[in-house]
Amino acid sequence: MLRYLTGGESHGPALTGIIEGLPAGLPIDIEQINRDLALRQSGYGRGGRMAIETDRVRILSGMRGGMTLGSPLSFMIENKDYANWHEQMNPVAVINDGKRVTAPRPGHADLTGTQKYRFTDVRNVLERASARETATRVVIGSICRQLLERFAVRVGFHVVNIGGISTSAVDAGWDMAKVLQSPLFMSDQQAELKAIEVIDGAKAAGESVGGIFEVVITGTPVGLGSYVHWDRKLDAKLAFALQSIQAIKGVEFGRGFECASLPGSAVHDEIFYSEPQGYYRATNNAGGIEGGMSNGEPIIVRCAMKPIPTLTKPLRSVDIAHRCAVTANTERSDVCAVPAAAVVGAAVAATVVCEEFLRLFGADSIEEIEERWKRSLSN
Ligand code: EPS
Repeated sequence: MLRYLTGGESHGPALTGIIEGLPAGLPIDIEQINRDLALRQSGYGRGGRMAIETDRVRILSGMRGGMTLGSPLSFMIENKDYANWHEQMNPVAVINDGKRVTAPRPGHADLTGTQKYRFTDVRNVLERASARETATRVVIGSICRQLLERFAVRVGFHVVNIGGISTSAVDAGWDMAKVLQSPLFMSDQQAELKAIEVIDGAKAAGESVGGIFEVVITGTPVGLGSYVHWDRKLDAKLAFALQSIQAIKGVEFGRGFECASLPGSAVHDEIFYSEPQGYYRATNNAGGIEGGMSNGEPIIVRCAMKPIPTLTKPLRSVDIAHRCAVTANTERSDVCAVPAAAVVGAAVAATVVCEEFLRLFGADSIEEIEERWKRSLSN
């Protein structure tokens, strides 16, 4: 079973992660992980922090000479900004505890986190709640994607809406190479130009902007997930993992919420058979998952991201030290992080699919997994 844990405060010394359950003998391209980390840092609308950091992974265990050993793989990503925060964020000795943050931001973990852990400084919450944590999930997803690609499973993503501006061709073919050249990872240049205007306008107004991204996974074998166990249903596991990304407020598969307003005949994908293709569907309204299992069609999942809660024109809040009305704390932040969230979404989805792939074909070594997978193809 694949499992993982992430650690790290946004301005602490480093972000860390540990993955257990990878087979031995899997070559890992570290530069590919670093390229994925760089993608997460890019995207129009990001804030000042991204100019400070150049996220790079450092593997600490579980690999030798570029290959996995089958032992827990642990890694770290250094926070360069720690150099500016070491007096306040030193894990052992705080030399200067800085200015206490007491004005929680509406929509952030700030207030509830301080109530839950009985803190008097919101910084103790915001440091871990920060979306900086998602860098670790990109590393884990990149490793999982490298495993999946050996078995022809491909994970793509694109941004389909920013601040109400939608791309036109959601279902039509889109080219991942072109998407990666777009500063917003959008497949439609007209929408992209309008979305850039929306982001610029929001920045000038002290606002933030949300949006929607789509992840598409092709080449999945039939039967990942389960109809037998509620907690192994593939759509449920993907929804859980994607919903756990900071600021995600909704997840839908295929035609998703639209299905509720359509008759059954317009929703369900009719089944066909041909040689040598085998069973196929002419439509994919289900988004590649039926009964909690992959059906062999592309898996299509969309996530809605709310606007980031840190506003330079802050909202009303209450000071937790004096219980008086104030405006919320303003931390340096992003105006729009939907493109970054799309990179994270693809990583998180790859991790879930990899976990289920290993449940179906898993073994201690990559060679044995390949043997099992090849046998399944000849059945
Ligand atoms: C982020 C790093 C953070 C923020 C952002 C995401 O850096 P800093 O707080 O130093 O500016 O830019 O975090 C948030 C939006 C948030 O609400 O915490 C990153 O690496 O993605």
